[in-house]
Amino acid sequence: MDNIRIHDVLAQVADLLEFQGANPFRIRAYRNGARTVKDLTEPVTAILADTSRELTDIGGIGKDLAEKIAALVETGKLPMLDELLGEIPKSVLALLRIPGLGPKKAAALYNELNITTLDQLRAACQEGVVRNLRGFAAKTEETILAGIDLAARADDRTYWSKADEIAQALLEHMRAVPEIVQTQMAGSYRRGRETVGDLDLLIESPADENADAAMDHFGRFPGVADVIARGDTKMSVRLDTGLQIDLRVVPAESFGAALQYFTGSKDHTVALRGLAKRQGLKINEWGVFRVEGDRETYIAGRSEEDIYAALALPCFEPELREARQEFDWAAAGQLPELIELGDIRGDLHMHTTASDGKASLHEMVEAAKARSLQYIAITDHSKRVSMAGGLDADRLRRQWATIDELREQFDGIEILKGIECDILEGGGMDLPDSVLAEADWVVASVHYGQRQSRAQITDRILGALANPHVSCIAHPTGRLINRRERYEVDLDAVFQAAAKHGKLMELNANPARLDLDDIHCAAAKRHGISIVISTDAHRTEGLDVMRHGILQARRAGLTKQDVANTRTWRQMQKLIGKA
Ligand code: DGT
Ligand code: CA
Ligand code: CA
Ligand code: ZN
Repeated sequence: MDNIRIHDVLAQVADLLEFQGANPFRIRAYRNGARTVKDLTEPVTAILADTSRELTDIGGIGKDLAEKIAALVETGKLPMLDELLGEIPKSVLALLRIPGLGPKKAAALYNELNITTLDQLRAACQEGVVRNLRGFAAKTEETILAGIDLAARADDRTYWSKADEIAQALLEHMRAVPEIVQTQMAGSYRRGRETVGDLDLLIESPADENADAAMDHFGRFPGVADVIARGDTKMSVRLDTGLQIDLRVVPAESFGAALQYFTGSKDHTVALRGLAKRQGLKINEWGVFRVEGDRETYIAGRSEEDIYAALALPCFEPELREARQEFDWAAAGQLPELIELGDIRGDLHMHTTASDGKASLHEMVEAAKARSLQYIAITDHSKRVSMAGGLDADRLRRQWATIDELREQFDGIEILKGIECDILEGGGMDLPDSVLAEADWVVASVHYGQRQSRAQITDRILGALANPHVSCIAHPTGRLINRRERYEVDLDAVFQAAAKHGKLMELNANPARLDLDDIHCAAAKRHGISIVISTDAHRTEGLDVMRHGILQARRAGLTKQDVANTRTWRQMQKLIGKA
């Protein structure tokens, strides 16, 4: 157990004691002890292991605390902390994490206003109730509201798209240090997961003194709010957004090994270790080693290719490293050749100012052409989505007339007459079949009644799939990452029906949706269903989210052949039975 972890436990005990209004001397003993441990230049575990020394020799750690720390290190637990945690509702802990609030104020909110959740606290601040407590003011309410947002955000995993902005800025920032030989992002970010817990950065630096220069510069990355830890070759910071970044400086002969190890996933790496062992090899973040007796000989480590080659394995794309099917595929010589952004030919879901889009039809076509798309479908909402100004049959036909005019004006891009037609709460489509029959492309989606039972929602979608004019189901589970759970739906039944009726399933590329997700895309593929990756753009820049969909598709192991909109529009028409 490292000092940081010991510090965290002691600091939490101090917070909880203060929250309970315990004896101030007792609180201070834990608080001081936590700080002392954090500032120690040697590991507590080393002092404990040394029989000639006592923890109490360190200023700031008394006999009682020393015993607690020893027990914590030995068992990994502090019974006292568990007791304290058992005495207050779990949701109250979130109050303690609000920056600028502090345990004392949190206790006042809990004891006097009965506030136990962030939502209740937000409401109380908005109603102006909090300012009446002793020691609080109107300004405190503002601070708390800002703090709640921050605390809520710190709890969430960060969208990959947001992490990507930060990662790109960070790589650019680190370029200013000439001694750095190479930098690489690792971790879940590199694997293209939809959200990341933290960012992991690797740096190759030729000499030890350069590690310091690199770490100093890392600490100056704009947005760094806090240096969480710093050692000889590793450092962690927290940004003001709450996102943590871990940095490791590694030598050239281990760079590939570290990149492999810290890219993970953990399960993939663990599986790799097992495979290595069976070949008389050992693999860790320093390299691959041949083990003979108690002698270990370094045989690879510079590059990931070297690492995997030493284990007689292909260098897996990071998106596949989840210990799902990649090892089986490799063994069978059937690793999929993953789809790439350049394979995409068309985009079949986007909105205009006719419903809730921000760009006109004309602007969307121009933007799509500028992005070299060969075809696009204009799919505004249907009338049920009245809040978004959804189209009825008349307005839709008028839009199609405009599309006829635009087709005259634009060469080299096919503009398709589409609609995102709502699947009504009671089942059935929001527009008559006679209208849908005239469309080139119909996406059907569930926007209302998302709290209905599994059977109801499944039935509605099955109904849409049975409609001969529907081409595709949009964002099939309705989830919004970090914000809304997916609705209850029997996807297996949906996939079976889609396969039977020859319908397609959307992978909505919006980074907050990514719906279907990787697992469900793979399941759809198993059912023989083609996936359509669509941006659902509501403005011209919205067309650029395609790359997020591609990442998710790659994680699902999809190839160019598995994704329908890599085809020409002509081939697509055959696929959906409209040719
Ligand atoms: P995240 O940050 O929660 O989105 O997920 P990751 O995968 O980035 O995880 P993270 O940042 O904790 O660690 C980065 C990589 O380091 C992880 O994918 C694999 C490796 N790693 C971390 N801890 C362990 C471990 O205990 N065992 C093994 N084999 N690998 C680990
Ligand atoms: Ca990570
Ligand atoms: Ca990490
Ligand atoms: Zn849409």
